[in-house]
Amino acid sequence: MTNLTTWQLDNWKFKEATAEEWYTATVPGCVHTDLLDLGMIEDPFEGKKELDVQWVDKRDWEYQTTFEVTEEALKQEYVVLTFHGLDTYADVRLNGHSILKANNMFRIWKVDIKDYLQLGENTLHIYFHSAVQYDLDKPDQLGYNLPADNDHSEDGGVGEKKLSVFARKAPYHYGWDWGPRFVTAGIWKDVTIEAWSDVKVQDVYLEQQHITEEKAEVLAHVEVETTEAQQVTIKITDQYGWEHTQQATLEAGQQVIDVPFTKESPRLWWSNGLGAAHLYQFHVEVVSSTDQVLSDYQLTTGLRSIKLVRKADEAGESFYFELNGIPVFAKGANHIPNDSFETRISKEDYRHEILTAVDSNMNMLRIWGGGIYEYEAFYEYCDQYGILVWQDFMFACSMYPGDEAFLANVKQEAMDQVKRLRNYACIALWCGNNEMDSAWTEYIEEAGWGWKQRYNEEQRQAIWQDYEQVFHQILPEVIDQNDPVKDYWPSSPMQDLSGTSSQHATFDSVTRGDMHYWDVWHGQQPLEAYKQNVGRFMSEYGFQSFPEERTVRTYAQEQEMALESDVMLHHQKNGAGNRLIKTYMDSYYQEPKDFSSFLHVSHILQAEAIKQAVEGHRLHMPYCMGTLYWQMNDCWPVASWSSMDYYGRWKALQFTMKDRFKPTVIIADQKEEQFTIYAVSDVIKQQEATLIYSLYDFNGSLLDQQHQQVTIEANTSSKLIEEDVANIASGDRSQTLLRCELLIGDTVVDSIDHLFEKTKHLNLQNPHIKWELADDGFVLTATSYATNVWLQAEETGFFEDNNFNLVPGIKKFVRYCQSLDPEVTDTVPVKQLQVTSMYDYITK
Ligand code: BMA
Repeated sequence: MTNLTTWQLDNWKFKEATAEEWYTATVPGCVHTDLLDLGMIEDPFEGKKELDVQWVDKRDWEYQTTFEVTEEALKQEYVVLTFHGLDTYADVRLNGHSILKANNMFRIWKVDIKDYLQLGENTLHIYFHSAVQYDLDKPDQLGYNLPADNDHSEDGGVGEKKLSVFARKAPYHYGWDWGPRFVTAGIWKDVTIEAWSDVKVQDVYLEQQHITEEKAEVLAHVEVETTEAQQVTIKITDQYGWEHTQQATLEAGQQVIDVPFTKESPRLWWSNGLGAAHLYQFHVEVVSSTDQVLSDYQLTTGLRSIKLVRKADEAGESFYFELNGIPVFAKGANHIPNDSFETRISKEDYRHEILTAVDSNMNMLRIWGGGIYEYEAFYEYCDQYGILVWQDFMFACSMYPGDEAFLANVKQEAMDQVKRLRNYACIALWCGNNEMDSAWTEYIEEAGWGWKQRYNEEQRQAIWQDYEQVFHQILPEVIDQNDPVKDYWPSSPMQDLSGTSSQHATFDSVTRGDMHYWDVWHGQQPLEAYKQNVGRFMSEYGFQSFPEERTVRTYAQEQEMALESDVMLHHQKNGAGNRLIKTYMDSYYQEPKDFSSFLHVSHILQAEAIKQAVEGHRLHMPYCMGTLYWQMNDCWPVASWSSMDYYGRWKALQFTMKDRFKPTVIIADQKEEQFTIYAVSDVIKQQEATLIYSLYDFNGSLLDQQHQQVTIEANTSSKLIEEDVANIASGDRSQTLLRCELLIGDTVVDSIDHLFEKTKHLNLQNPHIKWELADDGFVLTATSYATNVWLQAEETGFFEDNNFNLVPGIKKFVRYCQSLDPEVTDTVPVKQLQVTSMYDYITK
């Protein structure tokens, strides 16, 4: 092996640029977290302290470290310094020499530093310009403000100036409608030095050209750099002893050697629910004529074919993902960064999120364009557990400049990121941006978010041209050249690529493309509207709730525990949010008895809302082939659309999604007096089943019961029953429920309760819920029908089910698991269980 030496730089210190004193820094990290560690700022997530730290982003900051270089390292032909991420405007000096001026958080910067190194101690110094000061004059230079509705410029003390669009930096750093404004600076990813001579494999891309169960045809692009021309063998192996070799002639310098190979009967990679997410560990070696390994490269990936199918059909045009030839109904959520300070997100946080997705029967997450291209751990877990990724480029809800330097910067960023991520099996789609096409709506004058109208004709043309340059030229070209087997979609949502009015996804045109549906929530439509507004692929829709009380108490003091307190409003970044929750709640539920109950009923309301949406989407399968709710997670403790809060705590919604995303479900739908039961199945073979539906009163008396043999079609939705409500429900509807169960063999694969009235009008009595320990879990019973039963335990663990209902006389068995990992089946013994239900929240 040639002498490759790699070392990681640590022992960093930092200071404010005009100050004298240096302090210890953590790298990767950022100024805010370093100040926090030193106690120089208070926790900005508490109360309204976000506003107290806005000075940080107006200052320049310096980071410095020293490192030793040995004689041996200096003898190497190349010594390359790599910054995997600098946030953002950074001047880098090595031993006093200027070696780099960085201006993009999302680029990977490599500098050959051999000429600047010295034996012994070397000093690396980085000067971070305040991103705010750096871009402050740019709106004036441009002559207008570009639209950036979520940029909280006023909180940052820069008035109307929307600076987020000028910096290639995570958009959410500037604030969002669920996030605070912390315009960070710092070394946000590793810094490494590699010293080497002779030959180095710089990169390997496995272009999966044709993958079937019979064989995988792969074209490996091996990027090699060498100092001398030479004959070598390129050898590719996997963990099972399979091997492929090819002779190659290397020229001096950088080159890409193509190595096509075929693998017979490969084990395919499947998404969660369809099969195992099998991964291959490939090892690529460059071997000399004397059989010496000159350089090598490790790469783990899954073999699969994935494509977005957009095909004309009777209704319009399909929009679905096909994995290994199987149309996949995408079930999942939109992901945002897990912390306002992304550098403190741990691997464990990612694991928790991805295991939450797996346990919730999801198969796709969308990495939304206002955050970051995620850390490796995110994709590694998605690969490992079979979660497909819809990957946005980092542009959202704004229009961006289009000068030459900006475009060149974006192009380089896209190349860096596509090259970094293209080997992950999970990446299903590259998408240009979030909501820009539909916000601007160039081809429909009256549609959009009112942006076009702010500009004169010339400005308007320039803005749209710049948009087209990035999203219809630069990005698709980068994909074509660097990941040609993957699909690209310019914006989410959009309908087609026609360059006419039909391109834009407006709410009344849903027969093609993907759709964001926000009439429920932002548009204040009733929850029932979800089922009436179903597109081909629902990539966003959402409903807010507060985080649970424990989480609220991390930011609010006792006296602030009220809907409209300053602090509760500060931790709600969607202006109308708190009021909307209250208004919707009033219309569906009885008034909660106190604030603590109010917080919890907000979870129930949110879960009910998104349940209706998901059911509406799934029952329209295969017309609709995907449902990704907004949003999976939070970046701080806040009222938001998330299903799990900043601390990873599951809201009721997460449990409801786990239930409603099961591979085979029954869905009851009542429109006026028309009652329908559907079975929706993602299973790729037809199933014979028994449907049992039982009518109970709230005391648990069985009023009627029917059994029916049903056939559940493969990978689609089928209607099982259509009846007048009157034929099903007799008696007082405020105290009657229909429990529908679907059995395959003896196994109940799904069980749902249908209520004929809104929860608000139910005649709920005290259910006197009792629980007792049973083998491997516990058993719950009630004396009267209990809805939205909620379990909490002191011990750390994961309830297998929560937010469920209890029918008197029917025992409910629940396990409390040690881990969300499907491989770990151990449970946690619970000593004290706290059990509440809707009755408790509304009864004084
Ligand atoms: C969508 C997202 C986000 C936003 C959310 C809630 O538009 O793309 O920009 O946070 O709605 O308003």
